[in-house]
Amino acid sequence: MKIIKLILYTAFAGVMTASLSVAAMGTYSAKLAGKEEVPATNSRATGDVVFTLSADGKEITYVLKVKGIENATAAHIHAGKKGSEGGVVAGLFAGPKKEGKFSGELAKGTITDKNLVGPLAGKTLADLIAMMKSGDTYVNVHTAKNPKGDIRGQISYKP
Ligand SMILES: [Cu+2]
Repeated sequence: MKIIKLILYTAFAGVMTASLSVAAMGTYSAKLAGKEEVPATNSRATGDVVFTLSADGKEITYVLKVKGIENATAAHIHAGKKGSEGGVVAGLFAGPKKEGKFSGELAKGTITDKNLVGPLAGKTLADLIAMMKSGDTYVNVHTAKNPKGDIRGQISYKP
């Protein structure tokens, strides 16, 4: 009986460890383009964003790179499925405005529970991760010419 209990406990601990490491692994990313906007823009800029969840699940670090963006003013994660618009849930770039044409790293940083706003205000990173995994979030880069969004990309999960 004791042996069975020990085996069960060991198996349970193994499952817990496996699920923890699964939660911490994988990357969340998006490719941004004008045609992904709703409605589409004729922007020829592109972007690339990668999110990495820390092992303890308490921080997401991100790097947002762009190519040929003009007068970028802001960038956020928004809630919304592909083809629909939604509110901001976390900020990525808050200015100052990048004057003129810019290619390179537009922003990088860290998101924690307290950075969540709008529909996720008061919630946790686990809620944001769940939305990212189910395709319910997108990254939007705003410019002087396209204040509602110049380039956009749906965030997807790659195990
Ligand atoms: Cu935005």
